[in-house]
Parts: sequence; C-alpha cells; structure tokens
Amino acid sequence: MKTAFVTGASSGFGKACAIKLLENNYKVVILARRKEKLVELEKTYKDNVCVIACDVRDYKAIKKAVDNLPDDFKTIDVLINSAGLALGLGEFHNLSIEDMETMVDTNIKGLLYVTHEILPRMLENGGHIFNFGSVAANNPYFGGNVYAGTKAFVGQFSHALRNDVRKNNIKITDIAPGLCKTEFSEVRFKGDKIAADKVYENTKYLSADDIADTIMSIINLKDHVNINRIELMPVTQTWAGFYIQKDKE
Ligand code: NDP
Ligand code: 8X3
Repeated sequence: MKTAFVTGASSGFGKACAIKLLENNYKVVILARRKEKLVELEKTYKDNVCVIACDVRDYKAIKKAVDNLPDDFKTIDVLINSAGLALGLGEFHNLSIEDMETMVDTNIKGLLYVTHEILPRMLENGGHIFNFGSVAANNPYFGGNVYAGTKAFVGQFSHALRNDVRKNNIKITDIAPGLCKTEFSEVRFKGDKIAADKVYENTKYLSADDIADTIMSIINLKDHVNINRIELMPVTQTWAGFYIQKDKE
C-alpha cells in the first residue's frame, strides 16, 4: 500500500485529493489547522488515515510531526502541497502587512517547510510531489499582486527542484487551476459569503473533484513521464487581455 501526505486536507483540493487517494487504496497523512474537519475523514477511513493538526507556517511543528509519523506512514510516495490562501483583492498599497505576510508565510514558506521535511523520505524509492500553483501565476489580474507572486514562486520552485532530484526518480508537478469553487473565495473575502458567492454566480466552475481526478490521472501515468506543469480552467473561463489607462495623454 502506498502512502500520501496531503496538506490543506480539511477543505477544497486537499480534502478531495485525500479522499480520491484513500478510495484508490492509499494510506494518507492529512494535515491542516482545523482538527475537527480532519477527524471527520479519519472516522470514515480509520486506520488508513493519520491526522496532523498543524500550521504549515510553524517549521518546528512540521518537523516534529514528520519526525514522529507512525511507522506505517513513514515512507511517503506522494506529497500534495495544497495548503494555501489568498487574502483580499485590492491594490497592493492597501493590503495589510499582516495579510501580505500570511500569504507569503503560508504559500511559500509553509510549502517549503513541508517539502523540506518530506522530500528525504522519497530519496530512496522515488515519489511524486504536487504543488498547487495557480493561473494567477502567469495571468496578472487586478488585486492579484502578492497572491499571484506567491503562486509564481510555487511554479518556479517546482521546476527548479526537479533538477535536484532527477537522479532520485522524483516527479514534480506544478498544478495551476483556474476558477474552482471551494472555501477559497470565502477565505479571500474574510467570511463575506455574498462576495464569495458572486465569484461563482451564474457560471460553470471547476469542482475540487475535477482537480483530484486530474491529479489521480497524472499519478497513474507511466513511471518515466513527468508532467511539469498543468494549467486547467473551466470552459467558461478565458483571458481578459490588456487594460490601457485612457486619461493620461
Ligand atoms: P480552501 O480554502 O478550500 O482550502 C485551503 C486549505 O489550506 C484548507 O484545508 C486550510 O485548512 C489549509 N490551510 C490554509 N492555511 C493553512 C496553514 N497555515 N496551515 C495549514 N493548513 C492551512 O482552498 P482550495 O482548496 O481552493 O485551495 C487549495 C490550494 O489551491 C491553495 O494553495 C490555493 O491557493 C490553490 N488554488 C485555488 C484555486 C481555487 O480557485 N479554489 C485555484 C488555483 C489555486 P485549515 O484552515 O483547516 O488550516
Ligand atoms: C485561484 C484562482 O484566479 O482567483 O488561484 O487567482 S484566481
């Protein structure tokens, strides 16, 4: 039986991926801050689940949790770095320092902390790391600023890291989704459900299950195939083009 380690497993993509992996006969370590949400999964999948209630921004806690994984969860075959968030959708100069730091600390440093501790467990037998980037990394939009920058980091880090571990049979995939309904917008708009619902109003968006299906099909590719980066959007979503300020002659 293979083992996966999934961050952000209390909601959205992480949760959907954890369930998909469990349904496909994986043991899964599920990590997020909200223990009560993780325990729900544990109730269903019992011994095949190992719960870690932890903040990815806390390096010492991550290291301790990984160092103390139960014996039958110690060798990790698949790491899914899904923990992440956007805060706000306004001008950078109006973004609070706290929100800026939360995005950088979670999306960049948290992902690095987890990867740094899990990667050594893949060096001998190989493995597959999925990092959640975003369409925001390469498609600038108003208010994306810091969030988009963190996701560009994820994309570049994912590519760069491949060079370090090519000899170890470790695959790395930057998965970059577009519009997908999860808790993402509720978090971005700080619990304003009306603003969050507006994002998905009257259109067809991706589901977290679409993303989990995509990851599962990439996992099931032949051993010698690495998908470096996959960007996916609903059919309803395309690009907005350039804006030109017209009152500046
Ligand atoms: P959700 O808000 O539904 O899930 C985010 C998950 O991250 C939750 O499980 C949350 O758990 C966890 N998380 C957040 N902060 C921390 C932290 N400090 N420590 C540990 N866990 C944390 O969003 P999505 O599932 O949609 O997002 C998953 C990833 O995909 C994110 O990186 C996001 O940026 C990216 N993404 C999302 C898109 C979308 O449209 N939904 C599109 C493109 C990329 P808890 O609060 O319990 O800690
Ligand atoms: C989430 C998708 O377009 O809101 O990464 O940035 S978007």
